[in-house]
Amino acid sequence: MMKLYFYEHCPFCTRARMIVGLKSLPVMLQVIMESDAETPLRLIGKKAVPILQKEDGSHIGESLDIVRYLDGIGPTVLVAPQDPTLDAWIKEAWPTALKLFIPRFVQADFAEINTPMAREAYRLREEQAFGDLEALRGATSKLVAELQPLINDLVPLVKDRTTIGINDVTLWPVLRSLSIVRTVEFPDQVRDYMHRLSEACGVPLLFNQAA
Ligand SMILES: N[C@@H](CCC(=O)N[C@@H](CS)C(=O)NCC(=O)O)C(=O)O
Repeated sequence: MMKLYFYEHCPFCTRARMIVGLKSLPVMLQVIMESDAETPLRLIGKKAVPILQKEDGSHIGESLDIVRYLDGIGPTVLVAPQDPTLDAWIKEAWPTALKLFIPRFVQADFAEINTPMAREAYRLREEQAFGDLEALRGATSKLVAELQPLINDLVPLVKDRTTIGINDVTLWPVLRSLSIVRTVEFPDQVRDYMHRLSEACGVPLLFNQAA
């Protein structure tokens, strides 16, 4: 059986989990602890997830490569044509979105950080990338003020999406990550889109631990 190694919090891993769920593929889902460098190093030579172990025992270590590989098994589900407006939206929103969800992720409830050692490994990794996480947390209202207009811009882009495509696999994980930010307001149509996709792929949103 194929096996997907992932972190619950990771938006890149969420891409891979989405395609597994959308296609109901027989893939064993395996969380890797943040403190476990040995497993990913052994499998792909670096500490990174997602990692897909294929039936033949070989590994793929890039989220979009995993998505393309899995979508190629049986009938494809990513049929919607690519929308460059959505690609541009993600590019613009991503830096601000990261600064909002990362300081919350390090304190949240995820399987890969449910030991003190793993949580500390994760906190250190994010601190190295983003600097003082408490300071970032303190900048919440400024960051939300920056992001909110972009979230509102999504309404016409997602409200009529009736088929699924590669854009959903890149966009939805960003919105899922942002569902942990209590003061971001999702317009009804964006919220409907988030819930619809969550149900279709079986990956939970994070509203229940919003902070
Ligand atoms: N380009 C990669 C990025 C994956 C990535 O950045 N994963 C993060 C988790 S969010 C990671 O594994 N970081 C290294 C670590 O865990 O130490 C992909 O799309 O698969």
